[in-house]
Amino acid sequence: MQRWYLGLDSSTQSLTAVGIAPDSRKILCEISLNFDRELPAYGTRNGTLRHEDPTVVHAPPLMWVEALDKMFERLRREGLPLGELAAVSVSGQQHGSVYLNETAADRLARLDPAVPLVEKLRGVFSRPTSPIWMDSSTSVECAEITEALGGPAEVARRTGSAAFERFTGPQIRKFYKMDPEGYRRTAHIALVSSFLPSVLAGRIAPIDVGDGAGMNLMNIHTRDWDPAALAATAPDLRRRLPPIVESWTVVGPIARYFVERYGVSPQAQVVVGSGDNPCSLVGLGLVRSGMVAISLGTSDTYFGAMDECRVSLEGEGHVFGSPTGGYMTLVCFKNGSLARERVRDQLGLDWEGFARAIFSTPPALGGRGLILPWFEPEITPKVLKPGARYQGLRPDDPAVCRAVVEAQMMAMRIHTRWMGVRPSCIYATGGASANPAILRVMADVHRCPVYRFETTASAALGAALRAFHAWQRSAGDPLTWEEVVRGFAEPVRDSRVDPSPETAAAYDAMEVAYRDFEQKELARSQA
Ligand code: XUL
Repeated sequence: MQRWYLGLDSSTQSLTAVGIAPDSRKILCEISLNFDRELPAYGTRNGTLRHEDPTVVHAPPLMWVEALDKMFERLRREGLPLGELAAVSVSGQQHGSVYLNETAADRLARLDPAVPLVEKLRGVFSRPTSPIWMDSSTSVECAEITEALGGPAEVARRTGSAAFERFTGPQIRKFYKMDPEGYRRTAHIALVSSFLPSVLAGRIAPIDVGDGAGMNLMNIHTRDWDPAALAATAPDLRRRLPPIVESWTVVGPIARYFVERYGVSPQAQVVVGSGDNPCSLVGLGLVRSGMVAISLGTSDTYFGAMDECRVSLEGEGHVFGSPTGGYMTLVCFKNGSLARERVRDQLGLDWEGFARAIFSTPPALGGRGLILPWFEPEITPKVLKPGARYQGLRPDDPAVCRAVVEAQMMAMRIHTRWMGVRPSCIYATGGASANPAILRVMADVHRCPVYRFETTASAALGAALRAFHAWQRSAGDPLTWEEVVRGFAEPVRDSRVDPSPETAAAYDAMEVAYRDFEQKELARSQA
C-alpha cells in the first residue's frame, strides 16, 4: 500500500477530512461532518452558539473534540487504510481560541483508548466556550491594545495587522478583564488549529506562523511572540502560549488513543496545524510569490503569496506567515456578490444579461462614469456609511454592470499595491467565477492571466498537502512546493483568460479617476 496523508479542516460549520495519496496523485476521500446535524446536543446554529449580545459569537470546543472521534470512526467505516497513514495535519478557522487548565497536558498525555475523547477531555477547559472569528465584541480591547502599542500603524507594523475584534489577542484581553479568575486558571491558550493537533498528538502543540499571525501577538518580522504586544494584552501571557514554529514542524507521533481505538499507524506523524486561509493558499497551489487567488463570494477576498514581508500601515488587509515559508496576504472586500447582485436586481437582469451588458460596453466605459460599490459598509477601504456612489451614471443604466465589476477589480488593484508584488496569475474561485464577463474584466484590470479554479475543500486539501510536505522533509527527502501540489491543486483546464493589452491605457486612466472619486467620497463620509 502506498503512503497517504490526511488533512482535517475544523471550520465554523463542519469538520472536513481530505485524504491524499501523492504517489498516484489521487484524492482518497473527502468527508464532511456538519456540527449542527451530527452533534445536535451542543445546540449550535451554523456551528456557533447564540448569545443575547449579537456581537458575541462562541462555539463549544468539546464539540470539535467529539467531531474528531466521529471523523476517525467514519474514516475507519469507509475503509480508509488508517494503518498506512503517514502524517496528518489540521486546518482551523482562524483566530478562535481554546482555554485549557493545568490538568490539560496530563490528560492529553493519558487518553484512554477505551473511553471516548469527550469523557476524558470534558474537564480540561478553563473557559467552556471559545470565541471564534465571527465575534466582534472586543472594540474596547482593540482600542486599548492599539493605544498601548502606539497607534494602529504600529500594531500593523509589528503584528502584520491592525488590531481587529476577531483576532485572538483582543479576545484574550477581554477574557482576562471579564473573568480574571478564569484567566488565572488558564494554563494554556490554544488556537483551533493548535488544539486539534494537541489532541491528535496527546500533547500541547505549538502554533504555526500562519495562524499565529492572526492573533495581534506575533511579531510578523521575527515570527515569534512580540513582547510588547503580549504586555499590552494580558499579564503573564507568555507562559500560557506555546512556541511559534514554521508550518512544517512535526509535533510528534499520533497518540496511542488513535492507534488502539482506530488502528492508525503508530508511525503516523502529527504536523503542526495552521489557519484555514494559510492552508487554502497551499490547497490552491499558490506556492510562488505573485500567485493570487480572488475568491468571489458574498464578500470578495484577494489573497496571495509574497516573499518579502510588507505590511499595510493603512490597515488594508492582513499579513500572515505562509505555510510555504514566506508571507501571505489576505484583503477582504465586503461588497462582493452582494454588490453584483444588487446591480443585477436593480436592472432586472439575470446573470446572462449581466454578462451581456458587460460585453456590450467598452473598457472603463470609455471614461463615461464610475461607481463606488459600497452598498454595505465596506472593509477595504473602510466605509462606515453605506450607499453606492455614482459619477456620470444613473443606477438604471445597464452600463452599471460593467462599472460595478470594474470598480471591484480596481479597488483590489489599488488597495493591494502596498504588497509590492504584481500578480503574475490569478485563480478565480467562488460562485461568480463561472461568469466569463467577470473573468475578462479581472484579467484586463489586473493585467495578468486569470484561471478558473474549482475548489471543494481547499483548506483540508492544503492541510493534507502540508502533512505530505512535512513528512518528506522530516524523512530527509524534501520536495519543492511545486512538486508537492502538482496534480492536486490545478486550475480548470482551458479556463485561461489572457488580458487584452489594448485595454491597459483605459484602465490606467480609470485608476486615476477612481482614486480621485474614492478619496473625495471617503473624505466626505468622514466629514
Ligand atoms: C480570516 C477570517 C476567516 C476565518 C474563516 O481572517 O476571519 O476567513 O478564517 O474560518
